[in-house]
Amino acid sequence: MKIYFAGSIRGGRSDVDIYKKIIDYLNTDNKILTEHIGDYSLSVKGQNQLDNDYIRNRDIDWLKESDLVVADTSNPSLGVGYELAYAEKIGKPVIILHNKKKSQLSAMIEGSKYFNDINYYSDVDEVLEILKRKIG
Ligand code: 6K6
Repeated sequence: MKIYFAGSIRGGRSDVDIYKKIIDYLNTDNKILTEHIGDYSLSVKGQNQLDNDYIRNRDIDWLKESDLVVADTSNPSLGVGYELAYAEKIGKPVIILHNKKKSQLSAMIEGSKYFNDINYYSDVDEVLEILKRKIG
């Protein structure tokens, strides 16, 4: 299965270690289209040599191509919010992962009936267990 993993970049990189573990886990039996989200060397200021319109169009093409979107929303990110709204608009299946200790999930996500697979976790073991149960 092709999975589009969404996680914060310019919104802040404090959860990159969790993103990396999620991506490594999912990569075992699936193809992750957005592996760079778990790249430690991709900083808030990194990859600025890529044009924003190139990044946006490439990512939306990948989102359309994916079978499933998995989004970690714990670190608020405009880009992740945009991707979730886009996924909702085109009817792409979405699994949301959210660490309640980090932030409160936006009412725009919790309040949308489309997002009916919101999973709260408190540590990395729990998030991997959730993914095992949901995806295998
Ligand atoms: C990286 C660092 C600074 O600028 C960049 C640009 N690089 C990006 N490369 C790939 N995907 C990106 C980039 N910027 C945003 N995205 C997409 O938006 C990713 O798929 C993430 O899920 C989401 C992150 O949005 P922000 O608003 O936190 O950056």
